[in-house]
Amino acid sequence: MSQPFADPPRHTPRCMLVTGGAGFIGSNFVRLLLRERPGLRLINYDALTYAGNLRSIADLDGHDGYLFVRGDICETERVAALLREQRVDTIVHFAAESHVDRSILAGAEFVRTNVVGTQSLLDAALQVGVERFVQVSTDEVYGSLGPEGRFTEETPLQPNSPYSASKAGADLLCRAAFHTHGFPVVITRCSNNYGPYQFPEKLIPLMIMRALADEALPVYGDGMNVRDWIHVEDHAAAVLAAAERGRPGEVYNIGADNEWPNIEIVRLILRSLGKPESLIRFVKDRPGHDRRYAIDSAKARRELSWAPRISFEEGIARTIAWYREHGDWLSSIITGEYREYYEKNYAHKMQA
Ligand code: NAD
Ligand code: TDX
Repeated sequence: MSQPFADPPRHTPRCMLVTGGAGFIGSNFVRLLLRERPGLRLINYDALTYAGNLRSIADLDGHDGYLFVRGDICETERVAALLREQRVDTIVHFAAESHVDRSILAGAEFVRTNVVGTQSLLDAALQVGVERFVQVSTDEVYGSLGPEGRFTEETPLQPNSPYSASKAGADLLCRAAFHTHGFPVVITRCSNNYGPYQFPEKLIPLMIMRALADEALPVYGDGMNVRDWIHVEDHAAAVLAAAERGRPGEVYNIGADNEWPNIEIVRLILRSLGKPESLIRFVKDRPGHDRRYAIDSAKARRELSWAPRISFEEGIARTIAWYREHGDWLSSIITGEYREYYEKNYAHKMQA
């Protein structure tokens, strides 16, 4: 995927630290960089929590200029030493606790990783000095929409879940680092991602995995909550554009104008797999469930010369095929921890 930008980049990374590069979006981003930016040195820094999977990045081992380091973003001194030793000039920060339902079950880890972790990373970067820091954030910080309108960069922050509140906290700490220290941070806020290597706790891989096994598909509430879907490779390209072309202190919304009610996504998956709709179970709603997200990404398209390229039709067909062909990857994830989480989140919802 080459990048036909109209204007030259403002910043050319030479050595980049990517946090959370063993997770879903981070691993797709690292893969994009190794393909599109030969010559860039890349350090993938990841704690390998339940969501980080070495199998998602096994193909990257041994690639020229690529180094994986297992570590926690909360370890400020260790990160500072790594930044210094490797002469890192750019940080792209994906590492986070990312699942809303888990944040409802237990919020403290979200504050530790997303809020404290982001400040620790900023502290390390401030000590050493870097030229760019991209904070990868989410449209969920804006809260929930009614039937009309879209989130712009000026929409007030009104996060509704412990997850989105912790991401909003991190965004505000990044904003403060820019305002106080002139630290060159760029914030991106993207809509819901789908694609390969997504942990099967999120809607699309969960439904594909369960439908393949002829298991019940738990749809929250009336199934009419709306999400705005973007392929992970389009998001990854936008984050790269933000690192190279974003203006420090600015926020860029990222999205692909692709709104779907959840139930329609579930029906589409069932149709594609040739499975019956009788697998659908409407279950108790997620507490505080945001009704609708929709993102206005005009600023990113204009200022970053970026646009999504993968149509939903093509992207979802490729994604379903990928999960079908990667049963080994999926089964590596179905551990005791996964089963325990599934039981905790869904058992009481099923008794609706
Ligand atoms: P993910 O849960 O798949 O991956 C998170 C990664 O971070 C994992 O590899 C995990 O091991 C690592 N990590 C967690 N805590 C860490 C710590 N303390 N130190 C170092 N590494 C740690 O998440 P994702 O879906 O790939 O999301 C990546 C980022 O993008 C997150 O910041 C998320 O808020 C944001 N985002 C996600 C979406 C989406 O639809 N998934 C949309 C918009 C923004
Ligand atoms: O079993 C389910 N049944 C169901 O109906 C699950 C897991 C989800 N849902 C619904 C809830 C949401 O309306 O599907 C929709 C999507 O749910 P998730 O995949 O959990 O995503 P969401 O809560 O929208 O948050 C995601 O998008 C923004 C990511 O997890 C975040 O990391 C990102 O910031």
